[in-house]
Order: sequence, then C-alpha cells, then structure tokens
Amino acid sequence: AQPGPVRLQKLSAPDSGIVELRLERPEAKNAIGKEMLQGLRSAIEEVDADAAATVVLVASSVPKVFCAGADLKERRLMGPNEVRDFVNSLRSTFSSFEALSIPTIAVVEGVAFGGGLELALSCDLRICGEDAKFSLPETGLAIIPGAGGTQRLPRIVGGSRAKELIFTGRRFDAVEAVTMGVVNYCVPAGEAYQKALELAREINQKGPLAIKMAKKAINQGAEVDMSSALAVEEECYEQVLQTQDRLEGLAAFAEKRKPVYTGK
Ligand code: CO8
Repeated sequence: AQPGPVRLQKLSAPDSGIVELRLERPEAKNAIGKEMLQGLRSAIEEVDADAAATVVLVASSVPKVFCAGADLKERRLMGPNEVRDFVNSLRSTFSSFEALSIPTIAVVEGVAFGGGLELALSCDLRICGEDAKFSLPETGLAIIPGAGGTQRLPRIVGGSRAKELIFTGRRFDAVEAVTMGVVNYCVPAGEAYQKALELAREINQKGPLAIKMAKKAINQGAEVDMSSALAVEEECYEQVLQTQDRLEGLAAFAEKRKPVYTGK
C-alpha cells in the first residue's frame, strides 16, 4: 500500500502475480488531476518492472464511481500550454498502460466518464456492474476525447457507433455497453471485482509467456496489414516454442493432470 490517489497492491498466494491498482480520490470522484496522473505513471512503471506480475486489475475504492474523468476544477486553472502538456502526458500514460506485456482488466462499478472511460478502454478487458454508466462527454465541453478515446472506442465498437457516442457525448448504460462490446461482461452491481478476479485466476493457470505473446500478437497485429500481422504471430509463436512450459503442457495432457507452469 502507498499513500496518494493510486494504490497498488499485490495479491498473495494462491493469487500471487495478480496486481490491483485502485483509484482512491473520493472527494473528487476519482477525477484525474496531476497527482492522480503521477500516481498512475508510477504504478504502471512499478508493474512493468515486476517480473512476477501476471495480471493487473484496475478498480476504484470509491463507491459508485470508477472515475469521473479529467479533473475539471484543476483544468480551469490551466493555460492552453499546460492543458496540452497534461493531456499529452495522460495520453502517453494510457498508451504505456496498454503496452504492458501482461493482461489488464478494468473493474467498472458506477461512473466511467471522459478520461475515466479512456482509462478503461486502454485495458485489455472490461467488466462492469449493472448500474455502471459510461460517456465520452468531451464535445459538450467543447473539446474532444484526448487520451485515446477517438482511437480506442471505434476500434472496439466500430466507427459509426463511436461517432454517435462522441458527437452526442450521451451516457450509455451497462446493458448497452455489453451489447456494443465496450465491456466483456456485465454482472450484478457490486460483483464486477469478483468476476474480474475469476478471469484473472483463469489467466493465471495458463502459460505465462503464452499469455504475453498472445497479447503482443493481437495488439501488434492490429496495427499492420494481414501478412505483416501473420508474421508477428509467427514471431510470437517462435517464442513459446522454445519453452519448458510447452513441454510441461504436453506432458500434463499425456499424464491426465493439471500442468504446472513456471514461465520458463
Ligand atoms: N473533476 C473535478 N471534480 C469533480 C469531477 C471532475 N471530473 N467530477 C466530480 N467532481 C467533484 C464534484 O465537483 C464534487 O466536488 P464538491 O463536493 O467540491 O462540489 C465532488 O466531486 C462530488 O461530485 P458530485 O457532487 O457531482 O457527485 P454526484 O454523485 O452527484 O455526481 C458525477 C458524480 C456523475 C461523476 C458528476 O460529478 C459528474 O458528472 N462529473 C463530471 C463528469 C465529467 O464531465 N467528466 C469530465 C469528462 S471530460 C474528460 O475527462 C476529458 C478532459 C476534459 C477537459 C475539460 C477542459 C475544460
């Protein structure tokens, strides 16, 4: 545990490897100001440097809110240069978060607006409680989503839907979010963390390098044309081919037992 608006916690055995990153700024509904941004940056660096980390859960300690977006009060005191620096830094922070080699899961209970939704969109998976509310309201503030929203939302829901949601800034609920594919699962309110943990535990049973290579192949492949993408897959496959874990998987199958993977 560490003081500040972002708390990083490593789960202990049998859930070792699962890391929890919690937003904790109740007085501002987890709005992302300079301090929160710094907290996110250091938490991401810490996870990146932790060779034992296998899955990241991003959740909130504040009831009924995941994150209310950028800190609009702090923003009001900033000049345009400072706003640009802040938004650039937020954008690159979410990009380094997306680039983590291990899976990340957003646990959304309550509100995920603006930068808060953009943070969730930079995760690999999203789980929400049924009273979750989503929106990219930036155009209503006469700006545009600036921390990846204009790029990640259309890649998830398609261009036309993303345009409607961004042009109108309207709120949408958990049912619509699951229908559009913004979230992977919608569960009863208050149970999103449990669902995310179940998924993290399933991921933890798999070959650790295989999970990293699968993420890399999917993410890098999405950036390029099909033949280059298949070359990325080949390169990632090559990495898993060399592992002891691959042989352990085959041995476990032959011996009708659960595999025990070591990440080697
Ligand atoms: N920034 C700063 N403070 C906030 C924010 C925010 N985004 N959201 C809530 N707070 C503060 C409130 O001002 C309030 O403070 P105080 O007690 O001092 O009045 C406190 O948190 C509690 O909030 P509410 O009383 O409003 O609590 P409710 O439960 O009634 O409502 C909501 C919670 C629904 C989250 C509501 O507060 C809300 O709609 N907030 C704003 C959401 C929003 O529009 N977010 C911004 C999205 S845009 C973005 O992230 C991209 C960058 C934007 C740059 C803008 C440049 C001008």
